[in-house]
Amino acid sequence: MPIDHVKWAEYLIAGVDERRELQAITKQVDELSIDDAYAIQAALLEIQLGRGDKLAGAKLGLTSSAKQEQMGVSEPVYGWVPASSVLADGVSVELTELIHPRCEPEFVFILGESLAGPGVTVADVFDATDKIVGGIEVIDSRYEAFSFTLADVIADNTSAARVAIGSEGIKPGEADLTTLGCVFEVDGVVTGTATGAALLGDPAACVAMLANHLGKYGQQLEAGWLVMAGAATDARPLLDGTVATARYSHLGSVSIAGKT
Ligand code: 0L1
Ligand code: MG
Repeated sequence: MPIDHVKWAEYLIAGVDERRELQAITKQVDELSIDDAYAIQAALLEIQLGRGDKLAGAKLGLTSSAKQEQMGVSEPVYGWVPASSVLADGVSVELTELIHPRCEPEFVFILGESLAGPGVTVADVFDATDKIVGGIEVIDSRYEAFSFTLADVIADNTSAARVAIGSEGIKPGEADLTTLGCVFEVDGVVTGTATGAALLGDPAACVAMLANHLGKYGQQLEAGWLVMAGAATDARPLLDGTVATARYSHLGSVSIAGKT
């Protein structure tokens, strides 16, 4: 039976609206292909844009072995960043709007020019990037216990919920992104450390991969968008009173707190 993309997008948005965990789609259908999963993700974005949201960027997830091992999924995934999900450094994240959020450090590229695949290289990413900043993403899988298959998490826009963006940053070439360090602290305890190389060898290569992925669907990364390259460490629960800080060499630090 063909997958009804709009029906499953409405199922997922109901989880967001009602802040409730959902059963994974793959537990309810015979088969969910990766193409069907991206079509559900696109339908979900259409619903959000139809409600007046704007598109602020795009994201990769599961680009580090830390994250792939944590989630039991072995391939990167791609998703969208609605403008309503973008927060400033230092904010308190309203937990009553979320289900069971987790937080993770991100390398974020701010594009000055568009990037259209296929054939996008790391050099092209550097040419198109205005700035690279640190960030913390709040992910909030709509599925029970953050448990899903690759297709499920793609349909769910890769668990995207919020992202806080740092105000410092560097121009491309000002530092080697592969050796640029990140220390992630939750409530003053270091929960993970990594360098940019943890992201498939190079965060800029992740962005190139995303541009080339979108090219297959006739889409591109737009000038002015932010692009998250993925988390270099595993994600941690964001609870009431939790303070999470990502400290980056060269990029400064970014903090968020959870509040109800
Ligand atoms: O941004 C991410 O790495 C999220 C990818 C989806 C898996 C997850 O929910 O951790
Ligand atoms: Mg992420």
